Amino acid sequence: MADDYPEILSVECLRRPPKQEIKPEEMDEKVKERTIDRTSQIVLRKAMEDGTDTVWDRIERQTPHCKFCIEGVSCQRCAMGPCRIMGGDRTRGVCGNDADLIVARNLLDWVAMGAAAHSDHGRDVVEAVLKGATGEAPEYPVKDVEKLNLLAREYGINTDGTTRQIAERLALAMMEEFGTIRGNLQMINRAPDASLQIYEKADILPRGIDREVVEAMHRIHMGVGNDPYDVVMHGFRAAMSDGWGGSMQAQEMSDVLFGTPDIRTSRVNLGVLKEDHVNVALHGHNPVLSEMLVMAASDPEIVTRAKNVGAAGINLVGLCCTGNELLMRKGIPQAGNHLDQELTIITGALEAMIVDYQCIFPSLPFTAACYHTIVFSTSPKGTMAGSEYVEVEPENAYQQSKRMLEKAIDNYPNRQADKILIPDDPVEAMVGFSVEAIKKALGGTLKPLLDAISSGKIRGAVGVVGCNNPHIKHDYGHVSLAKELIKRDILVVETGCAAIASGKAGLLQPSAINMAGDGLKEICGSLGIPPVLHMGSCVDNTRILNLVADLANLAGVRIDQLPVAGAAPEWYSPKAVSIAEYFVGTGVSTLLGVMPRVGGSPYVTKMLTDDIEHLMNAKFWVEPDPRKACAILYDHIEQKRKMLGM
Ligand code: BF8
Repeated sequence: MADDYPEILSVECLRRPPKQEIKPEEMDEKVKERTIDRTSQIVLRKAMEDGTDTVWDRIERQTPHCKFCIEGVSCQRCAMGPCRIMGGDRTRGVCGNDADLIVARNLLDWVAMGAAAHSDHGRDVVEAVLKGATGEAPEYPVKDVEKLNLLAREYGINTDGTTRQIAERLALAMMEEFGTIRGNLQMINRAPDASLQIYEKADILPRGIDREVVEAMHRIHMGVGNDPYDVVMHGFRAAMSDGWGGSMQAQEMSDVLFGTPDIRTSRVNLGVLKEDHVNVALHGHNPVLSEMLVMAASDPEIVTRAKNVGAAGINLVGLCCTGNELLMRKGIPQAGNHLDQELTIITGALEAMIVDYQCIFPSLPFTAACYHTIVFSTSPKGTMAGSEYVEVEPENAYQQSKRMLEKAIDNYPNRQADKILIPDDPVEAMVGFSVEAIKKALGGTLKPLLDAISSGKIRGAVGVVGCNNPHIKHDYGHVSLAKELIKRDILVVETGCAAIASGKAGLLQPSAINMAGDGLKEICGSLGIPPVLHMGSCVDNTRILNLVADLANLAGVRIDQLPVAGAAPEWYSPKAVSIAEYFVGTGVSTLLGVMPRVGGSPYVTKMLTDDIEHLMNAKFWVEPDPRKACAILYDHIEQKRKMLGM
C-alpha cells in the first residue's frame, strides 16, 4: 500500500464516562426514547453495551443548556463582552445593544453560515464542471446534455460549439454570479413575475451570492446593523441567494455532471451493510467526490483486491446528503441519516467512512477508534483531527478514490467478529423524484398534479425537509408529521434527512398509499408512486422551489397563493435556517419543529411569525407536536384553497 499517507494521529476510543453508566435493564427503554428506527435501536443498544459514547449521551451531559443561549440573548460579537441580557438592570450589553438586536444579529449569523455552506458546495460543483470542460479533470464529462443546453439558453449563452465549450461557458457564467455586478441572480426569474414583484418590494431580491453573505458578516459586526428589523430582513436576502443561487447551482450542475435523477428503487437503513463485503460509507454532501468513489469501486483492480482478501465485493452505502445524491442517481443503498453516522461505525462492520464536508461529527475518528473503521477526510476545507487525510480535487479524484478503497479493502481482515452487529431487513424505498421525473410520470407536464389539487383530491403539498436533532426523538418528528399529512390528502415531498426517515419507515413505498386519504390514495395509486416523494438532498430543496415556481406559472398565480407549505420538524443546522428563510422569502410559509434561538426577543419572534406576512405573504410557525403541526399546515392549505376559490 502507498506509504506516502500522512501519519495517523493517535486517537483514543470515545467511551461514555463511567458516571453515565446505563444499566442493562434500562437499555431497551432508553433506545426507544432516543430513536424510532428499528435498526438504529438495535445498534444503539450495542453502543450502550460496548460503552461507546454517542450524540445522545453527549446531549444528556450538556443538559440543561444555558437559557440565555437558548433564547438567543448571549452576545460574543466583540471583546467588550461577552454579554447576556438577564433582565433587571442588565437589559443592554456593554456596547448598548439590547435583546432584539442581539437575537437579530445571531439569527443573521446563522443564515449567513448556512447560505455560505450551500453556496460554497455549489461553487465546488460548478468548478468540477469547468475542469471537466477544459480537460483538467477529464473524469467529469457532461452527462445530461439536454439540461446543459437548457441552462445555457436560460443564461443567454451561445449554444453553438461542442458540449465541452458550452459547459465551459455556462460554468463561467455561474461562477460570475458569486460576485456579479449585473444585478439579480438569473435563476430567480423562474418565479412568476407577480412573485418577483413581491420580492422586489420586500427588498429581498438577491444580488451576488458572495455579496449577500459578506454583507451579512458586515452587518453583524458591532456598530453596523443597529436596527433589528433590517438585520433580520437581510437574512431573507442572503437566504434567497442560497436558494435561487448557490444551492440551485449545486443542484442543476450536479444533474448536468451526473445525470438528472429518475425514479428508481433502492434500500434504506443500517441493514444495508453486508457481512461478507468490504463496507464503505460515503458521508457528507458533494457528489463530486462520491460519484467518483462509485466509479472507482467497480474498477477491476479494486474488485480483484477485494476478492483477494476474502470479501465478496465492495459494498458502498450512503449517509446524509451525499448518500441522498447517490441514492437518487445510482440507487446506492442508504445506511441512514444524520443521527445514524456514529451507529454505522458501531455496527463493527464498516471498513471505512469517507467524508467531504458538512454535518460530519468531529468525534467520528474517535468513535472509529473503538472499532476497526478508518475515517478518511478529503476536503481541504473539511479536514478533521484524528482522521486520515487524503486530499481530493477534481483533477485527482479518481486516483485518490481508488487509494482510499484500497486501504478500506486492506482493513477488511482487521474486523473483529465479536464486535459485528448488522441488523437485518433493509426497507425498500422508491426515490429519485426530480421535477423532471415527476413530469415524466405525469405524462410530460405538471397539469395533472395541478388538476388533482384544483379538484381537491389532493388538498395541497408540504415539503417536509431537514435534519435530525437529538432534542427530538430520532425520526419521530418527520415520520409522524408525514403520516398525519398524507392521511389528510396532502402530498408530501421530502429531501435530506427527513426523506431518509420516511424511507426507513416505509413511507417511500407505493404501498404507503394505504396510509393516505382517499384522494391522495387514488392519484398516487393510479401512478404507482408513494404519497411521500423523495426529492433528494438538502441542496435539492431547490427542486421544491422549481416545483412551486412551475406550478404557480402553470396556474397563473403567485407562489404564495398556492396551497403549499414547508416543514422542518427536526432541524438542527444553520443550513436549515437558510433553507427555511428562502422558503418563506419565496412565499412558502414554513413550520419549524425546533424553536430557533429567537425567543429572547418578542420583537423578532413576532416579526418572523406574524409581521413579515404583510410583506411576503408567508411566515413561520413553531410547533414541535406533529399532530398540532399538521393541523396548522392543513388550515393554512385550506385557507389558500379558499382564497383561490378552489
Ligand atoms: O444538508 S438534512 S442533518 S445531512 S443539514 Fe445535515 Fe440537516 Fe441532514 Fe444534509 Ni441538510
